[in-house]
Amino acid sequence: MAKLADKILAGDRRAAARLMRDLDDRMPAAVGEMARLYPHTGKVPWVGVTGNPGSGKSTLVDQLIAKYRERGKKVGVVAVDPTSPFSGGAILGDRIRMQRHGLDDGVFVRSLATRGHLGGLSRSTRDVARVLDALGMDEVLIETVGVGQDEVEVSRVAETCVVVVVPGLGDDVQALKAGVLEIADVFVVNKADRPGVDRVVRELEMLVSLRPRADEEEKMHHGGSQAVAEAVAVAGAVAGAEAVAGAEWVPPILTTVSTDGTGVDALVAAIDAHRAFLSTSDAGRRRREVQREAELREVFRARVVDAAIERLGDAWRALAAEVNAGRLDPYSATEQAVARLLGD
Ligand SMILES: Nc1nc2c(ncn2[C@@H]2O[C@H](COP(=O)(O)OP(=O)(O)OP(=O)(O)O)[C@@H](O)[C@H]2O)c(=O)[nH]1
Ligand SMILES: [Mg+2]
Repeated sequence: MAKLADKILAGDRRAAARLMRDLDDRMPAAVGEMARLYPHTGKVPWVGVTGNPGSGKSTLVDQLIAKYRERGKKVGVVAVDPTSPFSGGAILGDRIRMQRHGLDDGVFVRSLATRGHLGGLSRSTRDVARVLDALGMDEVLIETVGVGQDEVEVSRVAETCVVVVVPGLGDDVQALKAGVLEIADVFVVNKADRPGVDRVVRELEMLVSLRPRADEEEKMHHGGSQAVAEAVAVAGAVAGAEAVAGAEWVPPILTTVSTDGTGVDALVAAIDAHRAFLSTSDAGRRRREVQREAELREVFRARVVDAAIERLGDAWRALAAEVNAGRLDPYSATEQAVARLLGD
């Protein structure tokens, strides 16, 4: 058992690629391999890079790879490609953009198509990132396009979320979904070689200044409980860290030209600064709690569905046949299945 996991922990890239395929194919054995890998992961803070299609995410990730390689770090990349129904297509596209690292043993790029991930996109993304982490990558970068719920999902997976914006689309910043603002730890205005950069930066500064403060948000979520605020303050004092318990991270707004690498050093520095903030503040602990619970739910959800269908056996097949014949709707079928499972 867990043969692949041991190889991966020893740095075997082919074993890592194999486990990623097994995860895609939902091979039952992959669960055991992941359980074996898990305790050896999590020391590397993962970085999410999200933004609109064509904003330059892959080009920026390519520059980050180069910077981290200069520092002697090994880099793993998960690229989530929404346009390709087949991961083969996604792999080809990202290979072209990241091809100068193609023969580098210190770089591992894996693409995922957004369709066909039954356990949910963020679960698949997290699984692949975890394999890369276990393989010994010093940095794990996750590229996702900011459409639908993807950007919200990446914040459940990555420690630091970089949101890429480009100038020249007129009402671009206003068009940013509220969710993006909530998850951005660092804003990057890419394609800064194009006109309209200053305007986008000013608009982002406005939006950032209008963000609700973290402690106000906390109060809102806890019904304005003074007791909670006091408890947080006490916890901070106990840890000898009153000053940082309520500390707030204000997302910096950087400009880059990904095609020539301008501004990428500052981005690396901003990512480092955000990590330092998380490691010394309460926010880091809170984020980890939310992420761990999200992960548990995702793994549980995927497993429970399979287990429940197996347990229902013929009853499931009968319900499915009724739905297929148009005699039963899926909602009522689900209610019946759940009642049967839970013995109501
Ligand atoms: N002028 C200019 N072009 C850029 C810059 N960064 C990226 N591009 C170009 O923008 C196009 C899209 O870049 P990608 O890196 O593929 O963008 P992406 O966000 O990964 O795209 P998807 O993954 O398809 O959503 C390419 O033609 C890049 O060469 C930049 O800073 N300036
Ligand atoms: Mg891309």
